[in-house]
Amino acid sequence: MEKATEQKGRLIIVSNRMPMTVGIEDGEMKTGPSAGGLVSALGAFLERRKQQGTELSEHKWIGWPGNSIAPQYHDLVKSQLRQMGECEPVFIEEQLMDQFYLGFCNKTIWPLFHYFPVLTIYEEAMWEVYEQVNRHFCEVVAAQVRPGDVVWIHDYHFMLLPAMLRERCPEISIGFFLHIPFPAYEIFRMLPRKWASGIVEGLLGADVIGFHTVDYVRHFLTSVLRLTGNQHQIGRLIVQGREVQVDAFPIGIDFERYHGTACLGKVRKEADTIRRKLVQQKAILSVDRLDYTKGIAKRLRAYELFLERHPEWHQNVILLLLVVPSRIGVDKYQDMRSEIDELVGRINGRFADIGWSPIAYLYKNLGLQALSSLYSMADVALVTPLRDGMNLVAKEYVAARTQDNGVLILSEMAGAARELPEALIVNPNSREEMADAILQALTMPEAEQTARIRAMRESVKKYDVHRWGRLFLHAMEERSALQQVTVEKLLTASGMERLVSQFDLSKRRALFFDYDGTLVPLARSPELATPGGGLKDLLRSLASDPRNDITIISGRQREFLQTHLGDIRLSLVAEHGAWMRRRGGIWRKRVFPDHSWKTRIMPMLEFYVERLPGSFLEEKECSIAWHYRQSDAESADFLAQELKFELNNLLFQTNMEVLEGNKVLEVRAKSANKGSAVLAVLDDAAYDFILAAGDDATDEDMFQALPKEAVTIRVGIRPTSAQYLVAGQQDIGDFLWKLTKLTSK
Ligand code: GDG
Repeated sequence: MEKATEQKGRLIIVSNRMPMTVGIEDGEMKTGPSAGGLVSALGAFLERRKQQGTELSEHKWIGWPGNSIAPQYHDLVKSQLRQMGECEPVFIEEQLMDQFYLGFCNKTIWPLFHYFPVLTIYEEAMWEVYEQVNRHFCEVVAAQVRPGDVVWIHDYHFMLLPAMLRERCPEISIGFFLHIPFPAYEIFRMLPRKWASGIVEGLLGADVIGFHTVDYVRHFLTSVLRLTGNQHQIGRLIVQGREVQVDAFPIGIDFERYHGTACLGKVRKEADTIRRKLVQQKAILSVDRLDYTKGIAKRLRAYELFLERHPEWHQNVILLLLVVPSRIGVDKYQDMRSEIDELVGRINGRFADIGWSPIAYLYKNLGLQALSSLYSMADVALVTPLRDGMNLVAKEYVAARTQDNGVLILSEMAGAARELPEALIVNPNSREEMADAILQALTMPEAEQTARIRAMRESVKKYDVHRWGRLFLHAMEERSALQQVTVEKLLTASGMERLVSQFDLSKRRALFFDYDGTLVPLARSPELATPGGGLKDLLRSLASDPRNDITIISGRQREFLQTHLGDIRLSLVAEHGAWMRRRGGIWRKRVFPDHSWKTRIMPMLEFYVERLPGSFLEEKECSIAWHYRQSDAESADFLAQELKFELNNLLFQTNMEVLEGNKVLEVRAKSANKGSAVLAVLDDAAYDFILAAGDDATDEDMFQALPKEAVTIRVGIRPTSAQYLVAGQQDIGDFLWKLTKLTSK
């Protein structure tokens, strides 16, 4: 990582391709355009930010230059790109790049994530190259970033990079956005476990992980749960002490660019010229990169069915089929081209007449103005991918409809369908549905077209690419502010020494320790988590100092605490405060809730035990806990949400409440909380040192109830009202050991 300077933080974009292609001709660097949805969307967003000079307006774009550059030209290209501004090339030898891009990226991830498992190839060597190229990018990015920079990684080529970069530069803010779908777990799990876990863990290195739709978010979170056991809370996951946000950020387009271009006199003229050539024919437009996910062949077959069924439309309709060359090196793409060529030939051969062909086929890349002329003259856009992360063509068509007419036929398998319900939504696997939609589009009354197009245009205009980028970066800012709070709360070695000396100087100490997860590690089942001899010796030694009043404050039942800790000179609080046994005293009940609730609730809880194998109930005097740590993670998560909802409804406006612990739901009396229990202990004496440590939500009651000067420590890094955070249970062990040494001095 570069040294800190006075400079402002920059936005570092990492994508497979730089925004332009670079090559060497006659010993000189030449640049050209770089195609694709990602570059055009992101380019517009960065350009606007730069003009506005907002926070992070300075950026750097790191990517492959689009060609293999001979090593003797590396310095030349680097220095010229740096002079031009914002790009840092990642040089990769041609063969390796081919193995990476045409290999794992486009023969494994691309087909599988688009639900084409039969086309997916699983080869260990390709995975290794994927790892190798991610690592190579990591080196280049790590060498470029400066403190304060924000790194935003794009797309499926770099799903391992966030974690690799996190390891190299732990304090940097990292975002990741996936431009393609994230598939359902049943599809994702087809990847060998090592790769699937590698991808999930790789992505979790980011602070914010963005997808186009909530479906993809859900799929990803399920995969995280199934592969790592990590359960999210409203899209937030705790990963090695960091809070990671997983959310939907549907990408938009640069509305002004597409709308403005369509309004240009030159573009209108070109559109008129095409229209005149077509005479009375209605034009249906189809625009895609050549890709099997785009469903071009099925679309053609649906058009063929339409022509078959509606001879009245012969001579009166034309399909403008624009196919943009793509991934030339992958065999499947060659086959697809042949298939499309054949289909076009067959349909034209079958239905054409002198002076009319049903399909005009263009296999090339058009300039923006030529494309805009097509968008603005076409009566119908036929966008029917079999799977598409978002699909920008649909949005561009809407933006270019300057005359308030036109019909969009859109596949329900495109992310865009979630945002454009006014389109004619079709299933791309159904020739019938598509053929019917074509007829409906061609005969749609003008007023209906206007109503639909206007509604869609408002949405495309409002949720444009600038809003998308802003929202994503805003989420990253929020994460990093939160991260800052966490970092500030982390109990450092010197902080711990300070607390130890504060303890040493004090005369009367109240020490509160939660039990599970704080004094002992969490175990698979509660009866396995018994205190070891080492812990008991520590507690005994601490308790032997008359200045120390120790209270173990737990959700456990009193019998357990009595059996395992009853022989030490300390106070015990059971069932989150419902029972208390003062040092040397007897157990006393602190709350006397009406127990009739148990009979009401028990059948419901038992029903959930029946439904979830591995789950069980723990009945305590003042509460009942439903444990599900040993159950299948996903089913447990689902049923826990359902049960929580039902219980909350049932207990609304009663004196009972539902507590969500670590893989446990517990119903208890509201008054039986750890907060009121610690206050009862504090009444006993005037303490000049108060310490409380705990690891879960029930301990927050105690942190909040204690006076401000108390030292409160939460075990496990997450948002807390405690003053300090420590990473794990072992830290509490170390701390106790330090205190014990003082006691025995
Ligand atoms: C990926 C995801 C997601 C096409 N032909 C020409 C041309 N294009 C432009 C379009 C559009 C872009 O290419 C294609 O974007 P899509 O979104 O339709 O599809 P992918 O390239 O597969 O993009 C996709 C996207 O990333 C963004 O996140 O929506 O789901 O697969 O902008 O206009 N542009 C020009 N001439 C052409 O002939 N100038």
